[in-house]
Amino acid sequence: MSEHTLVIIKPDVVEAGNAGKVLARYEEAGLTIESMELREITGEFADQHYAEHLERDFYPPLREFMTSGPLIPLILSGEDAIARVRALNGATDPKKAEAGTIRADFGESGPRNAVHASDSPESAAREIALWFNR
Ligand code: FUP
Repeated sequence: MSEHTLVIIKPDVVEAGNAGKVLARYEEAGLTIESMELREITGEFADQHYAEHLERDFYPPLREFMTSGPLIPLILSGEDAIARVRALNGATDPKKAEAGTIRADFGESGPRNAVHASDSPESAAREIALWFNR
């Protein structure tokens, strides 16, 4: 089934100049870029995106990181896009991410894990509405 998913190329990747390489991973996998923008976000916006994590111990450094510089939200579409993008991204912790995944190749640790992607059709709909008003 064709799906849409919300991806964020995080500030660590943009700062390192690796955004194009990460984008190429998705394009080479046959996913289509539907929307994309370089932007900076406020702490309040990060709180909306990560609403389910606000009370977690790891959230304050995650909030700090996500507001530290430009990031690139994008909408990708394709067959089974949600699961396929998460497979390309790899495990949340880059140290545990499978070889050849985006997080293994471009992530460092904890919040500095290169990319975010929606984890279900429900979160994709919520996150696409939040980031792109659609
Ligand atoms: P994912 O869906 O793979 O992005 O993973 P989570 O929603 O569990 O994590 C959200 C963000 O919190 C990621 F940027 C990673 C970060 N995080 C930590 O820094 N430490 C943790 O223990 C768990 C998550």
